[in-house]
Amino acid sequence: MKNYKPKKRLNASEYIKGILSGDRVILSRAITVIESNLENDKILSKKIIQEILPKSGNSIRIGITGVPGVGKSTFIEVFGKYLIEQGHKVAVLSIDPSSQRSKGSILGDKTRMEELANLENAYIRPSASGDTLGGVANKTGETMLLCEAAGYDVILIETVGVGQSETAVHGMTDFFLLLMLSGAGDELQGIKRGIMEMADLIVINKADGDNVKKTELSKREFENALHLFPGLPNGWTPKVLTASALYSKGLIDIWTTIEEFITLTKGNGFFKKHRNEQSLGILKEGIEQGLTSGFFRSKAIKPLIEQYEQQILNAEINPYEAAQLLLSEYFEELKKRK
Ligand SMILES: Nc1nc2c(ncn2[C@@H]2O[C@H](COP(=O)(O)OP(=O)(O)OP(=O)(O)O)[C@@H](O)[C@H]2O)c(=O)[nH]1
Ligand SMILES: [Mg+2]
Repeated sequence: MKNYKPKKRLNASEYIKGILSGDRVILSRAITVIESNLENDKILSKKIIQEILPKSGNSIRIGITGVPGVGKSTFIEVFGKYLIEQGHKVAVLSIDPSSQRSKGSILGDKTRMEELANLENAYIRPSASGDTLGGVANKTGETMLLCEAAGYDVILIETVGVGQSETAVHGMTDFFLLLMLSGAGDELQGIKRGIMEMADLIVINKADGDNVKKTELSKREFENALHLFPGLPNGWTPKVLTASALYSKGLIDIWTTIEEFITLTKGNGFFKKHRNEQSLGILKEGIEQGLTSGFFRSKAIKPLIEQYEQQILNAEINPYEAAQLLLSEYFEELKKRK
């Protein structure tokens, strides 16, 4: 916390008014409050979110992922511009749990998304930093609510990599788009099967120049691969499309597909059902995270954990019982604190 000088804060109603009127400067400052770990900011951030919550939710939330170099930034730049031409307001957020990496991609994206960033109806916010993926994801989720309240009706959430961050993005979006490259072969470019299964749409990027033929071939391979997956309860059949982000090709088909998905799932109730499930999931996760971190941070419990660990290793107590005893101790400790 050295060298950290908090900027002067506004009061909650000033943030709220600014956000609701679509003021991008105030929106950015409010997001900074959301991302802050200072106690006063946490209180302020709760107030802001509480007030804007009824005005949030009115957007299409799209998760975008793919291996480094697949063209996510290039794609988001041209797709965002296309959507704005169609009259939408587009916010671009990201979840990037590794701070080392986010530095690189923020720098890169500043130049790559320059044109999009300069448009009045675009808002780009580089990822929050944080120690845990859960923490970073929560902040992105709350940032999304603020953007919706500010009138952004398409939210693009990018994630870098091929790991757990996809699950986090999937947990807060309506539609999941996976960018791929042609010539994947069987190894599927290090994309895990679980991530393929999450995709509502696979877009094979870089379908340009010498690559066009290979892309068509890959398209069929991916379609075959998707057919092996069980059908989705929402009635949607995941699609495969090709695109060239570099030459802005394939964007219309991608948006049409997303609109078809939204029409279908809003019609059969799965859109709302999915969001409700996500909200309850966030509640559960929040409780789990809170309990776990409270437990492990407890000074009274720490020595007990070590003691029980030793006893388990000495076969003096069984680990199931030890867990129960530790929890009981923890709840007793909480009562004493009151
Ligand atoms: N030929 C061709 N090149 C592309 C296309 N899209 C992106 N590229 C190039 O591929 C490289 C990587 O693109 P990025 O948009 O930075 O990829 P990214 O997925 O954001 O990469 P990370 O941020 O590192 O994860 C750049 O040199 C782009 O110019 C495309 O459609 N066709
Ligand atoms: Mg990028």
